[in-house]
Amino acid sequence: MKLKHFGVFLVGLAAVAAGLWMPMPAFAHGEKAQMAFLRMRSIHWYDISVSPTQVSVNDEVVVTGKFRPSAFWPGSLPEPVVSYLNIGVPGPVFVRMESEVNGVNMVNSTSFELGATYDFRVVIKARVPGRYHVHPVLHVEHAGPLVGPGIWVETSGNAADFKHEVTTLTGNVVDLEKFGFANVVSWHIIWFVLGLIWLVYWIFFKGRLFLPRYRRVADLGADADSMITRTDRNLAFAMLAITLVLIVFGFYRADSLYPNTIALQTGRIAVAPTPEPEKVVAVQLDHATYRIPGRSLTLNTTITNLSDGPLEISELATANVRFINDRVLDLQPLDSHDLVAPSGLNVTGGAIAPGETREIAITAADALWETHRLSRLIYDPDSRFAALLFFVDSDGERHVIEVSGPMIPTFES
Ligand SMILES: [Cu+2]
Repeated sequence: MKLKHFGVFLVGLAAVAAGLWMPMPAFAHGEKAQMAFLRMRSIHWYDISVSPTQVSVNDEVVVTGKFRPSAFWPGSLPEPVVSYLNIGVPGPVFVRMESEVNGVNMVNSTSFELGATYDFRVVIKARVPGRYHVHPVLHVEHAGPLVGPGIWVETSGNAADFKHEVTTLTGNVVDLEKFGFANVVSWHIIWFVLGLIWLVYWIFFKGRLFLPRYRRVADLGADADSMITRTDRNLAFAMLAITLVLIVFGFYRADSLYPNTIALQTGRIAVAPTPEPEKVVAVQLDHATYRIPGRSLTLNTTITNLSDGPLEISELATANVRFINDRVLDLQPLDSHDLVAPSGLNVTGGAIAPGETREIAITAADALWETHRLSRLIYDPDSRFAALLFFVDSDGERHVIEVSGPMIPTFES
C-alpha cells in the first residue's frame, strides 16, 4: 500500500462523507429571480393568508388564497397543463398535511385553465424551529416553480419533539418521521461496505491505477486482457453473486414483512375553476407607460360600469406586488417583506356611476417597482405586462379584472 494512494483515498472519502451528511442550506428562494414579464403574466396570487404566524413544533399552519393563471400567459413559458400545488420554504421545515384546490384533494398533479380563478387551501405542520418565509407555490411541468407572496412564520420549540403519526389502511400507527429509518441506514451500510471492498482491492492491492494502467492497455493493444488476473475475475464474480443474492433476499424480506402495499399514486386529477361571476365592468387599456425616474406605471383606460351601482378601483396587483388606493381601501403590510404599497395607487376621478363610460388614468407608483425588479420589464424581450385590477361596489363586494398590454417606458422626469 502506498501512502500517496492512501491520502487520495482519504480525501475522496471525506468528500463523499461531506456530501452525504452536510447538505448546503438554501438561503435565497429566488422571489425576484425570474424575469419580470414571466412573474407578471404567469400566476396572479391574491387574498393570501398564512395563519397563525407564531407556532411551536407540531402546530399546524393554514395557507389559503386564490390564484389565477394569466390569460396573457407568455408563449415562451409552458402552460400549467401538469401543475402541482406546494409550499415554498427553505428545506423540510414543515410537512404538508393536506392540500386542496376548489375542494378537490391535491395530492396529485392537475391542470389549470388560463384566465380562470381557483381557491386553494394547504395545511402544513411545523417541524423545525426557526423563522421561515412561507410561500404558496405552483410547480408547472417544464416551467418550474411559480412562487406566490411570502409571509414570515416563526416556529419555536424543540425539533426532537416533532411527531408525524399516521394510521395506515391496515390500522397500524406509524411515525413517518422515523418509519423505516433503521432499514434505510442498514441498506446504506451494506452497499457502502460492498463498494468499499471493491475500491480497497483495486486501490491498495493492485496499486498503479488509472493512468499507468491506461498506458499499459495502450501498449499491449489486443493483449490488454492479459492484465486481468484470475483473482480479479474471481473477486468480480463473487461481488456480482453477493449483489444479486442481496437484492433477491431484500425483495423477499420486504415482501414478507409488508404483504399489503399499494403503489405511489401518479395519476392526474381534474379540478373545475371557480364559476365566473357576472361581468360588471368593461376595461379597455388605451396605453400603458412606465416613467423610469418616478418608478410609476400609468394605465390610460376607458372603463364602463355595466352594473347598477357605483364602482371604485381599490387595488392593482401584479407579480405579488399590491398597489393600494388608500381612498378606497386601508391596508398595511403584514410584515417587513409583505409586498403592499398602502398608498401606491392613484386613480383619477371618483367612483364610476352605473352605466357610465369614462377615461381613467390609473397610476401605480412605488419603490417596489425597483426593489422587486419589475421595472426590468422594459429591458425584457417581451415588455408586455398583466395585472389584476380590483373594483369595489357600494356593498363592498369585489370584482377582479385582468388587464394586459405593452408597457412603453419614458425616460424623462
Ligand atoms: Cu420569501
